[in-house]
Amino acid sequence: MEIVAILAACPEGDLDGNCRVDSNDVKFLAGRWLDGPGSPADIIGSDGVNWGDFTIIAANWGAAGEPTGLSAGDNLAVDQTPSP
Ligand SMILES: [Ca+2]
Repeated sequence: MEIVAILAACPEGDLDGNCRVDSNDVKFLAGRWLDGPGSPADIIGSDGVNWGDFTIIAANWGAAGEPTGLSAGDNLAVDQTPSP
């Protein structure tokens, strides 16, 4: 039996793993604000959680990808709404 790994196509800035960049990701980042390098909210720079990481969320606000860890009841629609 061959097992094929499928990579998630989630946008950068998705911190909570739902493949959308939204207010939940801001809450996630805020809860880890000023954490050191290696924090799950340290998106860029490996320099701790700071404004640089927030700018990634802001730049990708509203972006959505296609999660791979699907389960019954998940919404499979991909948001095509352009970011403001
Ligand atoms: Ca998210």
